[in-house]
Amino acid sequence: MKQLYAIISFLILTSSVVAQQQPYGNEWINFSTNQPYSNQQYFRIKVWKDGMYRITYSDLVAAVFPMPFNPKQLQLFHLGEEQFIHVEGEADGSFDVTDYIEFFGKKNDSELDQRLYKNPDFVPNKELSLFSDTTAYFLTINSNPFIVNKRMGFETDLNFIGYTPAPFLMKESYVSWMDEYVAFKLIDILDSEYDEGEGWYRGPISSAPVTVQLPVPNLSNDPNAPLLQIATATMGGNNTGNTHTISVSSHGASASNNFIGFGISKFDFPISSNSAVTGGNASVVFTPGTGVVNRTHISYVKATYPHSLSFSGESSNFNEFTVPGNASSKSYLPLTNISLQDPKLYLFSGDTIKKVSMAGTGSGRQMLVPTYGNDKKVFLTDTVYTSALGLISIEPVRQDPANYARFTNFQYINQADYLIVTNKRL
Ligand SMILES: [Ca+2]
Repeated sequence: MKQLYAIISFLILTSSVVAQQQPYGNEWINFSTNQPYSNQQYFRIKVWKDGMYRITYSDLVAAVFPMPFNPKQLQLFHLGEEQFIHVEGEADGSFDVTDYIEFFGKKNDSELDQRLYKNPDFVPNKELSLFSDTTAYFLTINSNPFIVNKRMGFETDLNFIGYTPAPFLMKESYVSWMDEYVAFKLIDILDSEYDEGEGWYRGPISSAPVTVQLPVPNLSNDPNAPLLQIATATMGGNNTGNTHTISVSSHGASASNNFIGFGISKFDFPISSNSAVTGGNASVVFTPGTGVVNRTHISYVKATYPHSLSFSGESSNFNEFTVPGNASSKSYLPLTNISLQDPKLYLFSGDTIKKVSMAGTGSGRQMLVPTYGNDKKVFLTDTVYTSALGLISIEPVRQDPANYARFTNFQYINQADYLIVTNKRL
């Protein structure tokens, strides 16, 4: 335990030196000099699923949010960045019983974990956090009423005349595992930094090949569509110093890597022909070399593939895809066979988000996505996550009534010589 305190004290000393050159990361919180609590009240919303979230009037009342307020002053932050939100009914300057806030929430990934590694590229699977699937968004009322806060945009153009349908979309199919935690060179376990490849993996492959199936429904047969691309990373071998081999093959294409002892292998290659994929699944076969003891772990497998404009047989209520850039300005998408009850399309552009209007009924919807020569990520959904669905949790960042929902600025709490970051498990 003493060693632990020594390490933590060292970290604090080190970080106080570093802090002089770089920000603390709390600059988004409205603190005043010499004040131990934030000027504004902040409410934490936990997010562990990608999708649209809605906060209602009654959610705010239940969290004892300061009422009444001017909804134009609402701000939402995530990882220190203000988010583009929609506030229904804000125009009248009053947040009324039927008004609500909507935002796009993204579950936790490796964004914060990357700082634990010697090099952010040492993270094997950037989609997955080592510690938790849950991240936090913070809702507050900007105390400066003269600032225009960030709001979601709306693309309302439904004049399809003169447009030809986009030939295909681009989609990703992805699988990852949390079967086994692998720390690369176990002799470095006392090192506070994370080593290359340290993270969660599938159980090891020793000798028999392993096949991973990735669903790729509605693979486009457009002759101009790009080939399905396979990306994967493995950690493998054994600490015997022997040369090890891992080979990956998929629908007529393959790649392999040799390494000594333990090794990270990263593969990214196209298959030989989209027509080689049948039955709606891409097969990826991992084959270890022979003659030595192998323990090869797969981090993730991803297929990026051209998807037709039909969503036949797909029932997910959250479909993320990329609309290829169209130099003529907007991309016309007449989507078919959609099984969603009330589909909505949202577009990401930089850090902004827009809701895109659509025409049509039943299983067909038509829309214009403003691409202007750049690929744009969009998602199609019919579900809004609410407290009624058990998917919104909102709570003050501080419960103490004297400084309710206010962050603490430890810099101005002059009652201690040390700040010890610990956990009851230690
Ligand atoms: Ca209103």
